[in-house]
Amino acid sequence: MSPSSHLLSGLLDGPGRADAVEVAGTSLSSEQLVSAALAFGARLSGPEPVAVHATPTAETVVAVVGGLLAGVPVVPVPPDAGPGEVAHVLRDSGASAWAGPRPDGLDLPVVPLDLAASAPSGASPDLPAADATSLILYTSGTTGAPKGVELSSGAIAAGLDGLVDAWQWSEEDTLVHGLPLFHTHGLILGVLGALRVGSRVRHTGRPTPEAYAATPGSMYFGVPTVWSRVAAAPGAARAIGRARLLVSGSAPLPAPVFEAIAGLAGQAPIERYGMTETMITLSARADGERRAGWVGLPITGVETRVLAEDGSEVPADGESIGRLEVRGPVLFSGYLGRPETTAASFTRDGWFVTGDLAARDASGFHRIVGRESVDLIKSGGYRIGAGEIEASLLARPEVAEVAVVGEPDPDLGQRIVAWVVAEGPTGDDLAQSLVDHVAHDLSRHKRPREVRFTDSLPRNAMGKVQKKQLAP
Ligand code: MCA
Ligand code: AMP
Repeated sequence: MSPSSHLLSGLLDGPGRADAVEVAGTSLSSEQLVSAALAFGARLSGPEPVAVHATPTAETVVAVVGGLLAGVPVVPVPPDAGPGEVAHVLRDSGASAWAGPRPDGLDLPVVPLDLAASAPSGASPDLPAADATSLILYTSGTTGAPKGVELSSGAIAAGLDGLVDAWQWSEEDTLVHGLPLFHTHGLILGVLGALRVGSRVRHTGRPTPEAYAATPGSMYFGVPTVWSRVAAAPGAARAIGRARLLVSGSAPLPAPVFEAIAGLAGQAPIERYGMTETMITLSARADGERRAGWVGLPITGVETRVLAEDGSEVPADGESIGRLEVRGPVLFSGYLGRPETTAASFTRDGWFVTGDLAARDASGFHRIVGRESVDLIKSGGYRIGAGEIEASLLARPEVAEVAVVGEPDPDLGQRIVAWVVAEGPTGDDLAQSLVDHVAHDLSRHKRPREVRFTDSLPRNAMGKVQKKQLAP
C-alpha cells in the first residue's frame, strides 16, 4: 500500500514545504515534521494508546502525527485538565505512555519529544486499517465523566474529504486558527485536515482577533465566540476579509454576528455543524449559499434525517422541528469500553442520534434549533456535561445540593451557572472557591461563571430537579 492512501497523505506525498506547520511562532517543514514524528513514534513501545499533553505547540503536532504514523491511537489531554480529569482519561483510555511535561503522580513512561530529531533509519509510516482507532477524544455526556470517542482513520479521512469538497480546500490554502488542539475542530480539522490536503497551517496560539489579523491566510476557523470578538474588532475583521473562506462551527453562530462579519469582512461566513462522534456532517459550500442561522447541506457521503416524535420524517419546510439523525462513513466506532452507551446512541436501523433538534428546508439546508437535553452545555464552543460539574461540586463539604445549567451569554453562547444549596454560611468567598475548585479539578473552561445560592432546588414529585424552572 502506498503512503498516499494514508490519512496524512498531503504531508507524506504532497508538495513538501519549508513551512508546512507553524504553531505559536515555531515553524516546521514537512520533512522535519515527518522525521520528528517518526522518531517519536519509534519510541512508543506498543500498540496501547499514547496520551498527549495537548498544549498549542509544535510538540503537540509532532506527537499526534508521530502516533498516527506509528499506528498508535492518540489521546489528546487538555493541557489545563486537573488531576481528577487526567486520572480519568488515562485510566479509561488505557494509555501506556505520555508525551509532554510529567504531571504530578503520573506513573506512565514519558516519551521524549524532539522537534529536531532525525527519523531512525528504515522507519516508515505505518498504514493502519481504515477501521483501526487513530484518535480517542474525550467528550462530555449529560451524566458521568467524559467518554472516549473512538475515531478511526477511515472516519476521519471521510469527514475531511467531505470538507475538501464542500470548501474547495486545496494545497494552495493557508489555514489560520488558534483553537485548542484536543478537539475535533482545532486538531482534526485544524491540523490533520491541512496535513491531509497538503495546505499550510498557522496556529496563532490563542484565537484572538489581533492574532488572526496579524496572520495572513486563505481560510480562518473559529468558534462563534471567536467570530463575535472579531466582529467587535472591525480592523481585524476587515484584515481577514482578504481570505477565501471564514468558517464558523462548534456552536450556533448568532445571526447578528454572521451579518456583522459579512458587512465588515465583505464576505459571509461559512457555517458548518458537527459532533465529536460524527465529524462535520453539515456545511454551507464555498460555491453555494450562506444563510444566517442555517448550517447547510450534508457533506458528501453523509445522510441525515429529521424525525418527529412518532418516528416519521418531518416535512422539509424549514419550520417543522425533529430529532436530527446521521448516517455515513464519518461516524465514530464507539464510546471506548461502553458498548451499551454506544448501542443506545444508535437507532435499530443504524442511524446515530445526535441529540440535536433541527429543521430542514426543501433545498436540503438544515437549521439547528437546540439540544434535546438541558444537561449538555455549549460554552465558548466547548461541550460540557452538567452532571460532571455537579459531581465535582458535590465533592465539596460545603455543597449539599447542586444543579448546573447553561444560560444565554452574549460572548460564550451559554455560560455555566451553578445553583447551590449550601451546608453552612454562604458568600462571595465560597462562590469563588467553588469556581476555583472546578477550574482545578476538571478544566478551566468547565468552571461555573456564576454560583447562585438557594435554599432549595425545584423538584418534581419524584424528587428530580426541574432545571427548566431555573431558567432566567
Ligand atoms: C479565569 N481563569 C481561570 C479562572 N478564572 N483559571 C483558573 N481558575 C479560575 N477560577 C483564566 C484562565 O486560566 C484563562 O487564562 C483565562 O481566565 C480565560 O479563560 P477562558 O474563560 O476559558 O477563556 P476565554 O477567553 O473565555 O475563551 C474563549 C475561547 C475558548 C478562546 C473562545 O472558549 C475556546 O478556545 N473555545 C474553543 C472550543 C473548541 O475548540 N471547541 C470545539 C469542540 P489563560 O489566559 O492563562 O488561558 S469540537 C466540536 O464542537 C465539533 C466537532 C465541531 O462542530 O467543531
Ligand atoms: P462536540 O462534541 O464538542 O463536538 O459538540 C457537538 C455539539 O455542538 C453538537 O451536538 C451541537 O449541539 C453543537 N454544534 C456544533 N456545531 C454547531 C452549529 N454550527 N450550530 C449549532 N450547534 C452546533
